[in-house]
Amino acid sequence: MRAISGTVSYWKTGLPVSDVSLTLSGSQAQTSSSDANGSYAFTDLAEGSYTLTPGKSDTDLVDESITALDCTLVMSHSVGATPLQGHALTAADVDRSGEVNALDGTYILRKSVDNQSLPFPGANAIWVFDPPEQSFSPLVGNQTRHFTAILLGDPSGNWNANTTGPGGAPASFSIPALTVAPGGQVQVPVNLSLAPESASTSFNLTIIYDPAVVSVVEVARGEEIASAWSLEANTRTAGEIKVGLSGTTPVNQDGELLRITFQATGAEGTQTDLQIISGNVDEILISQDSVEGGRLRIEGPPSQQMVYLPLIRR
Ligand SMILES: [Ca+2]
Ligand SMILES: [Ca+2]
Repeated sequence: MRAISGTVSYWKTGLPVSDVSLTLSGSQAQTSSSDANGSYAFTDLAEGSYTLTPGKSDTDLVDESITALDCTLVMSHSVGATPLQGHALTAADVDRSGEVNALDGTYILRKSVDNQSLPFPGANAIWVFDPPEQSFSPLVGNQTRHFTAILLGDPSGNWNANTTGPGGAPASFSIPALTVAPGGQVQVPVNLSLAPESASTSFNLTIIYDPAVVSVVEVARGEEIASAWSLEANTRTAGEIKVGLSGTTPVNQDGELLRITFQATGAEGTQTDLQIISGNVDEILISQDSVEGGRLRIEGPPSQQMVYLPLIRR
């Protein structure tokens, strides 16, 4: 009787990782996958030598896991402020270059707003495993082998963790109600108000608007509190702005976090809500109780036509 069984669990939390493919090669080729408990088993194996290799290429549950906070952790490591170790370090080297540096952080921040697809450039894998394989030469009796799964881009380790339940984020956000002339542009602040004595190093926000009324010209950092931070914005989908903000120096005061420039495209009298529909602060989800949406109304005289003068070189 020869058999191999074990479990696959997540590095930080110990949570079971399902749908991991386990490929057995050698004297007999077989494949299996881990179940909802992270368990797998091969039974009634023929005499001989084997190698068992785990793999996982789906992107289930990764969207809430690879965030601006992970970027901050990578950046803090790369400047020597807070070194990462062990599996966190493995998760941080998203392009598997053998070195954790600012490029890994840039890829993570892009992924956090869907400006980067998986696998990360150069990685050839979405998930990696410790150990990467197990050998049995020869296979004797019933063997138990466990694997640790690591999602590249998640050095915080919050994959599938329910610690990010709604309502906990120590911050609130507000957007004012403003008007803009037909055809004109307007800068709209997204204001941050932190809970007392809290400090934050990352934000992800998704803001929606009516694309029949306005379009987005630019998404910029607030000058006061976020000027030294990294910003990544995804405005490709009309009606939706996804923003990731990451900084190695924490924000610990209230102020303007973002400044979004909108162009009025709708007719006079039309208006749109500007609504923060989801987001997180350091991977703690923002509750709808802590966001105050804004509004843009198109009214007033049309803004003056821009006059373009020829550029005269001297
Ligand atoms: Ca790297
Ligand atoms: Ca994470």
